[in-house]
Amino acid sequence: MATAGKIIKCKAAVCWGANKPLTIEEIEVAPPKDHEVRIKIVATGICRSDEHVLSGAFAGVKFPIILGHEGAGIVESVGSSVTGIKPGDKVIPLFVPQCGECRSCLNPESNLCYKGFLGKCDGTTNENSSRFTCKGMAVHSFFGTSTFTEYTVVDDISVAKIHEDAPLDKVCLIACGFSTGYGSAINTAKVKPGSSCAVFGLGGVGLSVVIGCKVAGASKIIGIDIDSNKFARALECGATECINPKDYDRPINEVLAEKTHDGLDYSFEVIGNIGVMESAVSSTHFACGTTIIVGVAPSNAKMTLNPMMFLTGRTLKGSSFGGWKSKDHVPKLVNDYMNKKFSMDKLITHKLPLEKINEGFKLLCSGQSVRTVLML
Ligand code: COD
Ligand code: ZN
Ligand code: ZN
Repeated sequence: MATAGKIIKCKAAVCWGANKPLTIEEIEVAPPKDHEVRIKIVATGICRSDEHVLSGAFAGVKFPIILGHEGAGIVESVGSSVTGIKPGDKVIPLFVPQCGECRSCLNPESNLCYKGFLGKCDGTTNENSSRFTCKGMAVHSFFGTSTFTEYTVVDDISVAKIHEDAPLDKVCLIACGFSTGYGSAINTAKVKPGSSCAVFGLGGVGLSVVIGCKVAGASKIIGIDIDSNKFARALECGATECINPKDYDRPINEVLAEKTHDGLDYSFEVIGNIGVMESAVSSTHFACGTTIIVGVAPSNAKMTLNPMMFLTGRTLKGSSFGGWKSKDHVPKLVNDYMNKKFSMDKLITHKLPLEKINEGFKLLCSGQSVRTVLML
């Protein structure tokens, strides 16, 4: 490309601090260094962690920063030593990298690579510095992805090449929200055909869990939410029934035990609420139930559970990014989507230009949107 090796000037939504609106700015994006890839972002969802930074809930973030970790785009140029990815390729930037060498990457059962950015969100690349400047100031990168910009630079371990015909305005959700929920059912729980499942929390991630349970062949998929407005969409995604805990004057685990012959095979907590996590565990069958925690609880929170609940045979597990090994599995998930193994159509409720990003955050915070996809 004509821009290779040069600084690119482009538009980006810059976040200057918590609780401040993002502003659209002209930024400069430096060329990719060794083992880095510069990407033209085409579409990006607005996801929870972006909102957590904006609301000040994410500790340790430095400003100014370019948020966004649910994007898809096209490679503009690659730095030296990059193999397997070339200009023109369609790609998804990965907020969970896959270095292929660390203990997590080498274990077939785990996916959180040591080189990940979940704990440290200020750097970007293997050099721990970003390639963005704005008005002469360095701008930090987020989660190693930063997708709220026309161009971004990521590490080669943080990018997956995907099918050349993939619709980027849809498959961007595979970068976070969809894969997180879907994988918790398919991968982490390994939901079995004919089983009973309950999904606590029917936001975008919860709906993706429902889709995963359906694809896995569960015969009962019970959606649970304190907002009954979420039920219609959950039923469209594959829930077989929905219940609102507010409609009952007894604990929800008793209600669920009645509906499922002594308890669920699988329960999923997709809210981040300690009390709901405890209910999710007690709703499973005493001898063979499995609970998966997907929601992120406040960092100092503690659960209270009687060990006897596990002595009888229950299992409690957690799942990040759906347990997927990002570089290996994201291209496969894109292919599965294109082969119609699952649909994500019900998850995308709004499409906006980058300029309307603040409106997109408002839609997410107010619960009016499931996913807003920004088109760049
Ligand atoms: N009981 C039942 N339902 C409840 C309750 C309750 N006590 N409280 C809230 N709810 C419902 C709400 O009405 C809402 O419908 C739903 O729970 C939550 O949905 P959203 O839209 O707020 O959330 P999601 O689906 O977009 O994501 C929620 C997660 C909890 C999964 C979020 O923490 C997350 O994204 N976790 C993934 C962790 C991760 O990998 N993060 C990194 C990248 S984001
Ligand atoms: Zn996310
Ligand atoms: Zn690794």
